[in-house]
This record gives sequence, structure tokens and C-alpha cells, in this order.
Amino acid sequence: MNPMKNIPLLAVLAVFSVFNLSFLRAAEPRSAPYVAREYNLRVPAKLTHAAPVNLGGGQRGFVFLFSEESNVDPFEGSFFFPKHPPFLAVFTEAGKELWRKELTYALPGTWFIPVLPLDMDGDGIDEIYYVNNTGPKPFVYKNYKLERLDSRTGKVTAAISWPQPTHNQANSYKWRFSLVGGRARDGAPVLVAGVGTYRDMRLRAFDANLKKRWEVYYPDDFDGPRASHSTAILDLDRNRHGAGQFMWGERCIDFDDGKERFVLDRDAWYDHSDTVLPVYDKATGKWDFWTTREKGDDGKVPRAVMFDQDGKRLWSVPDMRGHFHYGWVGNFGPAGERIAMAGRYALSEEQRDTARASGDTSKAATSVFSFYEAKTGKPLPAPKFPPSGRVVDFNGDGFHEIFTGGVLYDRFGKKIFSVKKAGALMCFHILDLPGEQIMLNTGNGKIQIWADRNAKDAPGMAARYADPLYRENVRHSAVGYNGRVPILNY
Ligand SMILES: [Ca+2]
Ligand SMILES: [Ca+2]
Repeated sequence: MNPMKNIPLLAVLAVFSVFNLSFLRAAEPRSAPYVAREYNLRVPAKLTHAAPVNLGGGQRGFVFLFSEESNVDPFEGSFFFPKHPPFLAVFTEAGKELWRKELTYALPGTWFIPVLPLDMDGDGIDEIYYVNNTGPKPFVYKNYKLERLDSRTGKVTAAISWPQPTHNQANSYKWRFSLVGGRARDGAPVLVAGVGTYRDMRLRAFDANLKKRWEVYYPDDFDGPRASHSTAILDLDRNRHGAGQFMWGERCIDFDDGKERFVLDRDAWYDHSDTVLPVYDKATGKWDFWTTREKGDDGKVPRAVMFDQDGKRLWSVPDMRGHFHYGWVGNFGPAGERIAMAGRYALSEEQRDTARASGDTSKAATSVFSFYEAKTGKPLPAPKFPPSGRVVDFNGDGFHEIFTGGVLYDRFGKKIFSVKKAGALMCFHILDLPGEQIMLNTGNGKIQIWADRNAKDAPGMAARYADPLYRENVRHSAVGYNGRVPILNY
């Protein structure tokens, strides 16, 4: 072969290799975002949560918790007396409202009203479980009930006492309620009521008849970690329809008996982690966990740690101080490699210094973000998109995008679509369309689901969406910050 003959081809290849990235980028199909579904709440709702509901007979829908009020938080520095009540409503997936129900005495807040659709009686239709305050005074323990209703009619079919918080503690610690649903070893459904996050905590599990199955109490001085703001569902033995265990902070609890399967930082961490995100490692068939920490800022324990499933610290951020409020793992690398983000509020001296440097107090740094190779902890440069958002694969290609401040960005920082001031309720695969969709609150009473007309699922994506583990995590979207946190990177 005459090597000279190949020179033009080599030259062409050389040119393409120089412009390799832009060439590939141009080859990626452009997203075609559109409003695939719309739900009219008929009030300009501020607080909004949603979860998918199985209505039986092949019909699917969504349950919404909403209020004209913004979120009433139990933290004393955030709490206010609401002027508007919260509502529950179920819509069919197509957008027809089946019913709505005012929760007249309940405080419209994420932590006061966890909502979980779950089929405990096994008839193929989800019931809806939630916490309601049944009396006119806001803080009377005995008036708080765990209620069950028929998802098709809104009729309440059971109401039992909600576990009472321990009396002598801050309101911020007391009034934080969770619901978690899964299965026992024999496949029986289990519903867990969770009370507390930062200090004193109680988990009480119920069977399908709402009779107590087990209970675990963690007093304030109990060893080990406190809870988080999201509760990831696991199925370690892959034998319980996707829901065998759940992460209560850094503890992995079995639905069967309330016992710990493992605890990540058993003997060094006694406090509250803002995020505890499972990341599946296909090579080992085990989970890693990315944790970012709020409390326990004593300068002795790293503030964000990647653990393996045995609780070994794989790596950690160098910071030993700061409230690490943000964290995700996303496929943002050049070839879709996983990148871990840790974000904290700026320290007071950083706020002061940045304000001084710019001569403008409004330009003081509020947050500081850092980025790492997820497996090794190797530091990486900041990406070109704003990092404090929700990780989503909008076009199904296996690379992540990020939704923040009403804007969806691709990993190169390019805007894909924006809806002014919209907040996301869910960024998951919730419609029978390729890719993951974004359900958002437009602020004018309309809830929209945005999808991508050009989405095409990469190999393996359809199997991931169909995995019971994926569905069980999405089910918990109207509990705590589960709709906000990317718990599904596997
Ligand atoms: Ca049912
Ligand atoms: Ca994507």
C-alpha cells in the first residue's frame, strides 16, 4: 500500500480530531422541549409536591399536595402562620381532576404533610397515605393522624394516631414527618412512619391493616447518625420488588424488622447529613453513598464523604467546616463519567471577603461548590452550568442535564428551555415517553410536564425506568425532599 495515497484521509481525520468535541456536539440531536401534560390546580399554588399514582385498570395519575401558601417549615427561624390551607388532589395522567380535598387544619408544609401512594391491600390500586391535623389548634399531638384514602374518590378509609414527637425539644426537630413504604421478607407491604431528623427520632412500621409491625426509637444521645432530608429506597438482595430497605440518614434499615443492615459512619458520625445519595457500582454490584453534611461542624469529621457499602470512606472533601447543603452525582464527564458535587454555604469570612473585593455587599458569595471524579475523588474544574439544580436525563442519552432556576441546561451550559421562576416537583421518568421528564410549577396554578420530542433512550435506559427500584424511589417524590434530590444514579 502506498502510504502517500492516505494523506488526504489522514488530513481529514486530523482536522476532525482537532474539532472532535464540537463535531460530536453538532452530531447530537437537538432537544425539542414541549409541554406534554398540564394539570390545572386552579389556585396560584406555591407549595407543590406530586407523586405518581396507580389508579387501577391500567389508569395512571398523579397526587398533588398544594397550597397558595409557600412552604411552612418547622424551623423557628422560618415558621409563619399560614393564611391558606393545603389541598390534596388526584388527576388522571391525561389531566382530568378526579377529586380535591381541603386539609382545613393542617399546616401547609413539606415536613407536616408527607404523602405516599402505596398499594397495601394488594388490589392493584394505590391508596394514598398522608399526615393530617384534625383539630383547629396547630400543635396538638393527638390531633395528628395517619390517614388513608381511596385514590379514585378521595374518601378517607382509615385514620390512626400519628406517632407523637418527644415533647421537650425544639419545634424544628419535632415536626418533621416522613412516610416510607416497602416490603417485608415474605413480600408483605410495610408502611413506616418517621418522626424527627436532627436529634430524637422514631420509626414506627405498620402492616396492611395499619397495625403496628415494629418500632425503633433513637433517643437524642443514641450513637450513630441522624436522618437526612431524603430517603432513598434500596433492594439489596433484589428480591422484594425494588423495596427491601431504606436509608434513614446514613443507616440502612430493613423494612422487615427495622434492624440496621449497615451504617456508613457508625462510630464517627452522630449527626445530620443533608444528602445521602446511593450510587450503584456495576463493577462490584454494590452501592456507594455520597453524603454531604449539615450539622456536627466540630472541625474533626470531613463534611462530604463518598462511602462504599461496607462503610469504608473511599474519599472525602478536604473541608472540615461548613454547612454542606448541596450534593449530587451526575453523568457530566466528557464520556458520561460520574461527577460528584459538594456545595456548602459560604463561610462568614468568605462572604465578607467577596463583598469587600467587589465593593458591593449584594455580590457576596453565598455558596461554594466543588467537583470530583465520583469514584476516585480527584478534583475537577467547575462545569459550565449552574450547579445547584436537579440532575435529569431529559433526552435519554445517558448524559445528564440540570434543571435550576426555571432553566434546563445541558452539560456544556447551553439552555434547553426555560419557564420563568418555575420550580421542579419531579425530574424523573414519569410518562411513557423516552427520556426523563420534568414536572414543574409555573406559579399561575398550572403544573406542567415537560418532555423532549427528540428524546431517544440509549441502550439500557428503558430497563432502568422499568426497574422496580427506580419506580419505588419515584413513588416517594411527595415525601420530604425526595422529589428534589437525584437519588437514582445507578
Ligand atoms: Ca390498594
Ligand atoms: Ca441527557
